[in-house]
Amino acid sequence: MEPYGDGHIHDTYLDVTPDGRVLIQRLNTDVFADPGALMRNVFTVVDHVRPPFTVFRNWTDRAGVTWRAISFVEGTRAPDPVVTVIDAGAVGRAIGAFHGAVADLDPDWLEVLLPGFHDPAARWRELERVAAASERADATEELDRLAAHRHLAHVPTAWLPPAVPVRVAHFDAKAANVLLDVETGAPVTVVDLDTVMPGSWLWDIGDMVRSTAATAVEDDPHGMAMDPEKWHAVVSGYLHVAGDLLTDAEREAIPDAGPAVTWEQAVRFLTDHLAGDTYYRVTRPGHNLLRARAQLALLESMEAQRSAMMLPR
Ligand code: GN1
Ligand code: MG
Repeated sequence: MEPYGDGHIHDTYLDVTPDGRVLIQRLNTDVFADPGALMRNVFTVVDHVRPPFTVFRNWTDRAGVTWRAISFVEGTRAPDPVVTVIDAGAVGRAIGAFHGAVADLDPDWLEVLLPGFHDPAARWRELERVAAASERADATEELDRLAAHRHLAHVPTAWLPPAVPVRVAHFDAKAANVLLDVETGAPVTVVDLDTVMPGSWLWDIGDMVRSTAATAVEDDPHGMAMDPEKWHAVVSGYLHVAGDLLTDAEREAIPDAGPAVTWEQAVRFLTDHLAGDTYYRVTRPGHNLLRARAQLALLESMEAQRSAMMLPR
């Protein structure tokens, strides 16, 4: 088995079996304390959406470690990073198609596995708490830069019913979780259903924008900026497929979604840096600080280009 991919939470390996290639995952039970509930949510969505992969039931080995297997989707690639405007449009269509597929699935069928998962105001309070207790003192500048955009924590408090409905949301709708056809570039599926939960689709739209309308990878602060052409491509692609499903309030909130989710993500990375890298897998010292800096650069670029984030007519 070879280590596979770039997930920050579970350990993923690729195995070759007589029936084809399979992803084997060691589940992170620090983050998902109840793997049974995690799998119930995943199967609720899989049974409804019928994606082009098979999820096999989880098992626990003699050491008490929980695993699961998922069939590998051949002939696809994850656009991470998104390099071209064409791929950006395809990512938007993929997320739009996922929303279309779950639009008639009752969100009450899903368990709230990670309460308060998307809650920027609570994430900020946690950052302040961790920063006050942290032995690391190398992030004062980043804390100040985040504080300068603190108003963004309050933007999503307006994302409430009835104007902004509670939906089945993916809650990790980044480009790295989209698969495109290697030959045609067309959207094939959205993967990584671990965080599917009841909530606003605006969190997904924000994560889609954060991960797609960027000029660098998630952990590269150098040259990181918002690319307005990719912003338009991904949002137009999304609206082309899912636009008719949205309420007016959801549609009008789209320009705010990218900055709000990017700010929240920067807060989460910086919190983990100051907490001593306990949540996200890191590949080197200071990795979470680099991730936070990259998200901050992206956020500041978004805020400087607000007028470029205008919805297509
Ligand atoms: C984590 O599992 P992975 O690497 O796709 C995280 C997301 C973050 C993302 C940032 C359960 O997702 O919330 O947005 O990293 N998942 C969890 O890349 O915390
Ligand atoms: Mg994930």
